[in-house]
Amino acid sequence: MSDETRLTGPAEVCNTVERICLETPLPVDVHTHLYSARFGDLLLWGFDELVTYHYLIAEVCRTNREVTPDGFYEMTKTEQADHIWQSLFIDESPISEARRGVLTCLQAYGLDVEGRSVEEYRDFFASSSVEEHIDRVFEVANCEKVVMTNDPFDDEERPVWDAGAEDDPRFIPALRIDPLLVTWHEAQPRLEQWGYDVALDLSGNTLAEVRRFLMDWAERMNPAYMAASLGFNFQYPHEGHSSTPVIDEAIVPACIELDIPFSPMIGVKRQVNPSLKLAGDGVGKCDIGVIERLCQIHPDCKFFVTLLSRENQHELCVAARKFPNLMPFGCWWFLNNPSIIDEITRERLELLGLSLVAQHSDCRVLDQLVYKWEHSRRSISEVLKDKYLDLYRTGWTLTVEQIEQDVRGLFGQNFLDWAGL
Ligand code: FIX
Ligand code: ZN
Repeated sequence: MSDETRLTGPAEVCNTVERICLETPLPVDVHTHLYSARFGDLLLWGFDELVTYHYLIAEVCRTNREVTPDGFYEMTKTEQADHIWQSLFIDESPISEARRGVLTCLQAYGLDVEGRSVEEYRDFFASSSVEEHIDRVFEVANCEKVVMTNDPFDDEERPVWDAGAEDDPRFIPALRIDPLLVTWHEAQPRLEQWGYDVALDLSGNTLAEVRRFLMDWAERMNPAYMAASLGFNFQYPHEGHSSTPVIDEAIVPACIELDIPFSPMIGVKRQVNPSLKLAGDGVGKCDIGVIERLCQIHPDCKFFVTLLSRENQHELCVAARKFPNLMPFGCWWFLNNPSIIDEITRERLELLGLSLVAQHSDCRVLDQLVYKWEHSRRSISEVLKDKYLDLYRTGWTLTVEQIEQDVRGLFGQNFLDWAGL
């Protein structure tokens, strides 16, 4: 410790923690819906995409009821953005997290937020190529890597993988496999079409063939993990349901063979309002016993888990205390708000110490990498100030180097180390 920088005094502790949280390069954003440039239009970026984020679509459909969801979706992208800008930013203070985020982005790019000139904002983005803007966003967000969400069942995405492996080291693939667990009746004929000998009733060689499908895609993608978003009412084991043998005989064995985590993300209540389309999903409390049983039945598999219900997050902390193969991550979706990030981060640090990944962005639009992390860094900083002050008051010696290591871990290095990346 002799050559480390000891912190002396509460003010220095707080100032140092804040500086480190705001300045630490982000090792990896462990879950996003971003794509590298080679994926073309699948990568969303720019003013109109920022403003028509599905979080804001939900907000405008409740705020300006003169336009129905159907009416909104009949508009062009530019008309949608103009409608949201007027309704959610000009007609009332843009005080929600998703609205504030748009302004945080514009400010970070040095644009005139006070001017409120949509034309200026659109011109700014139009003046850059996607490659230039990717470089800009990673620099402004101070982010080293992001994990993508890569879906072999997506007809737009699959041809990009047919053309070759990912070649931008900033973008780490993740193999997304929802259809295998959620809509097997739709996945089975597609797997069959792709040459896998699979039967709807899982008979014959089906489970071995599903495992071969996963191994084939893992070879193509080299994914950091396999992921699936599962409903709040997902059951495991589920008597008579195809999801259990698919997990037990295909997904888990493949993850163990590949030495990568399986990432069940549980809690969505799909399409509570179908008229809102992608913005129409809700949240439900899941049975934490699903996670407990997965970890207990498969002790050799790593489970990288986030849950969508606020109540489940506390249960997840307790479950993680019981299972070293369980790594909690992120403040997902409806939890990604300062008030809830604060609560979740506090209970995690109090129950787990530092063996977790504090946040992910879930960005769907490239520019969100800037605001989601700017906001999260500040929320997490406030929690860490209190926690390190608590430590300081016991007489424990705090050093800059130790806090830097702790924060880098919370911001994603813990995942890279745990997953062996
Ligand atoms: O399943 C998921 O990966 C969810 O994050 C998305 O479906 C969701 O729409 C989202 O983007 C939440 O932030
Ligand atoms: Zn997501």
